Amino acid sequence: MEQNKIRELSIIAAKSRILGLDMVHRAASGHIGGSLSCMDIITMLYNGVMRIDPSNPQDPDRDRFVLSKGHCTPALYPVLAQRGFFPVEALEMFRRVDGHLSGHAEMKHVPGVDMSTGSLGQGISAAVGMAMAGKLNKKNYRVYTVLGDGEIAEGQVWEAFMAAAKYELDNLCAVIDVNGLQIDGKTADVMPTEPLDEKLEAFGWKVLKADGHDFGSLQEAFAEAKTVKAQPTVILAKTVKGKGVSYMENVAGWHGKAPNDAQYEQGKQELEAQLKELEAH
Ligand SMILES: Cc1ncc(C[n+]2csc(CCOP(=O)(O)OP(=O)(O)O)c2C)c(N)n1
Ligand SMILES: [Mg+2]
Repeated sequence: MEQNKIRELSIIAAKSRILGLDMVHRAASGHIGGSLSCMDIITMLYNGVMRIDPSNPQDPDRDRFVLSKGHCTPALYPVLAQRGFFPVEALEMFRRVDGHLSGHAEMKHVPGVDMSTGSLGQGISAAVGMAMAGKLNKKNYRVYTVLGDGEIAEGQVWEAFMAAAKYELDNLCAVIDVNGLQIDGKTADVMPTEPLDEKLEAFGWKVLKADGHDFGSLQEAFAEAKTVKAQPTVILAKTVKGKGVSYMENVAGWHGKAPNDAQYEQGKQELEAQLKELEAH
């Protein structure tokens, strides 16, 4: 990927991290850890992979995105806002009783959200349905979904994986955000899922691997996924939960907790320094 494009994507992601941290701090609740881990993946999708038009979010021919790990709206909403689906100022309504930006992804009130999610396991199932509908209706849109590595402990996920392979859904691309942590500990301790590559291959999927914080690596994987025929593709994206805020990185305790004022200030300073560094080069 060209350096200019990497810089552009990095700046969008850095700004989104700041906005996501602001949202969770202001609301005094929300899922920051997993949002920081999938931020680069979602930034890549909306700014270089998916065919979408923010001025026509319901375009029947648009590519679809399902945030199967639906708790990570502090990643999705800032990316959507910066892409132009709604004003960045609307992020102030996050998790407010009088607002429309709910804590979990909400398709009825948030422009650009294609599926309401939050109950883990259901998003991938909906994505399989959308991909199947695309095939039946002879549409050439693609469907993207991001799952958590803890989420795949849900049995429903594996039913969806089987169905996607059976129906040869090559218009479906799933990304698993492999950050190694779920709500209260290591995925390996709570419910081991490895070897994920072999399991998914055995389930009939094309398996690709990427560094989930490297835009070149992500773009390459998404480009390869577009060339796969007669089977769905999964990208195993290695990430760091809490990426970008030093005291949150790889700490399960930051799964769904808001920072206090001092922690917020420190996190914001760190993220702003990263943004400044990117903008300087
Ligand atoms: C069906 C269901 N069970 C439990 C939860 C509560 N829950 C929310 S997030 C989470 C952990 C998810 O871990 P992972 O998928 O690894 O997410 P990430 O690390 O990316 O935040 C759990 C158990 C839920 N949202 N849905
Ligand atoms: Mg996880």
